[in-house]
Amino acid sequence: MRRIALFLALTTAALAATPPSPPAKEMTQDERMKWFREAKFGLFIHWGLYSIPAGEWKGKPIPGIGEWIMNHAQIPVTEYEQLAKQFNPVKFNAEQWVQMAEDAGMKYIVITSKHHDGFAMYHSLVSKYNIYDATPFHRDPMKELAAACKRHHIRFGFYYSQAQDWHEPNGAGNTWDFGPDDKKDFDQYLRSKAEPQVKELLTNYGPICLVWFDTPRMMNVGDRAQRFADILRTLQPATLIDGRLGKAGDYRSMGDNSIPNQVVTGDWEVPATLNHTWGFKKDDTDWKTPEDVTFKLVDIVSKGGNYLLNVGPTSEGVIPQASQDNLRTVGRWLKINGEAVYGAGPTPFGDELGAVDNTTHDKKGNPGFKMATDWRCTTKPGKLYITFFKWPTGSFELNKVKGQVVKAYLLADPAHKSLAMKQDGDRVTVTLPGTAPGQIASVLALQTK
Ligand code: FHN
Repeated sequence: MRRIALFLALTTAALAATPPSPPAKEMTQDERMKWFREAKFGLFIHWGLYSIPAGEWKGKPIPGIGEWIMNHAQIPVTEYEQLAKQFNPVKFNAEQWVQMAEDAGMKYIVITSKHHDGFAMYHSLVSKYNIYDATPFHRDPMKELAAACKRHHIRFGFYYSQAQDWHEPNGAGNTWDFGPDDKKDFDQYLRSKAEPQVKELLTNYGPICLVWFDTPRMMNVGDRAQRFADILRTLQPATLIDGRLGKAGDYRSMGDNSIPNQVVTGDWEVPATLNHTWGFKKDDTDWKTPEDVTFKLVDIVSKGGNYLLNVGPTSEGVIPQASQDNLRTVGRWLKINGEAVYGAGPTPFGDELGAVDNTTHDKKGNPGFKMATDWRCTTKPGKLYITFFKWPTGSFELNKVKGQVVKAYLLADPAHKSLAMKQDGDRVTVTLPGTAPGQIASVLALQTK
């Protein structure tokens, strides 16, 4: 009895002497979202084995997005996995990729750590089907990218296909090798591959700004989605969860390339392509122009969202030159006009976005929307930024302005010289130079009291 008492006393004393391990940081949602609200523009990278066939299988072009080639051509696992033996992206240079993102004015990078084909683009101890163990490349590009992002102060995040895994008999999606999904032991796949891989990603690559889950098939059953959320919150409480886990994430993910017509409240992001595919496809050279990308960026910010814009590197590890040129042009525009984008809030107006058009209808029969594209407005406390995509002749009149405008100037003018203006109630008229001062678009800043 006395011995037990002594043991308990000693143990209690030892416990008291050990400082308690710090509690997992309790973050408010606003704290967690702070960087995302500031960043506004991110680089999405879809890179995997699918960049080798690049849209063509056995001499035939395969229609559809490049990273879906295994599915669209119904390639058996035993054939598709042979691609790993050829994957040797010797031109991959993490420093150059991250430098490009920085030049483009992008503040975060999200890269496919595992897409639906099931191939891990990092050194996974959970499955040998990964770039380090199964390819002659024998490097972990995610480690190199994480380090480069750290050097460049760019946030680093992972795309992870949690439900679809066409390599695994119990993963969702591969019906041509493994039969219908509803006959599979999906939880066996989740527990033995997806969950442990997400743990690896949150343990071995430093701070991860977000995990971009996708296509949440069969994820709304039981606690499947919650199990992933718990892994994230336990290992890295600050990591954001996108809108496609299978339960509400930290922000909403809009549909691919789907920009809403109006302001949307809350945090959200539009994932988008620069051409018509995510993974590299050699035949898809239909690139958006830098003008279009700049418009879409400002349009999205003026409606309250973030723009996550994709590049699809080749199997050699090169980001297509056209994508690089395009993004760097946008970056040069942002160098001058970024104040109107980073950390900016949505328009207080709305009429400039366009109007419902009853003469046209969408696929569901709803009235269409005629988008207006002359200008967009973004905001910060005490500031209105009007980005003109069509330069007005002579002057610009803005209605429904709240408060008093004390100064009007152009962001392209380094001296921020005041422009002549007058205010009549809530109507402000600014006299503008005869020609636009900037390339692509010019921003008029209005300082309010
Ligand atoms: O099926 C994927 C697709 O391959 C791509 O990754 C996009 C990116 O948003 N997400 C899915 C389709 O919405």
